[in-house]
Amino acid sequence: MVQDIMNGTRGSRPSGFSEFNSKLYFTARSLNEGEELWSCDAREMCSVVLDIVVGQDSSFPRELTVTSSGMYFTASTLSTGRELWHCSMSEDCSMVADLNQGPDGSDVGAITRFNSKLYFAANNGTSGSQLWSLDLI
Ligand SMILES: [Ca+2]
Repeated sequence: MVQDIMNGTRGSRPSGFSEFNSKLYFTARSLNEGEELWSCDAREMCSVVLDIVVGQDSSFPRELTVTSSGMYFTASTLSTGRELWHCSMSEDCSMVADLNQGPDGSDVGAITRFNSKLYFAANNGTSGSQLWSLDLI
């Protein structure tokens, strides 16, 4: 076992493994941070990248998508709902845009890199789920 991320008998349910920036990125649950974004380096030293929803509540990161300009993923907060996030090569992570403004999420998903852009499905709250594109950051 690399690390007992969720101490005790409960599992951390690691999933969504992606190689980025010479590290292994994934989501996992821990007692103090909830389900958030984690990374392990080549020495198998693992830590939470960013506790997006601070404390035990979770941002449930999904769809980790590596590009030449960083890693994109979706995450959910109480004030924004599920939206698109980005981590730079220096592991500086932030929300890209609140596509469906306010607490309702855009249900952003199906993220794919194509031709120097990011393509995904999202609902801005007025158009239903549609195809979006974004220049890579
Ligand atoms: Ca948290």
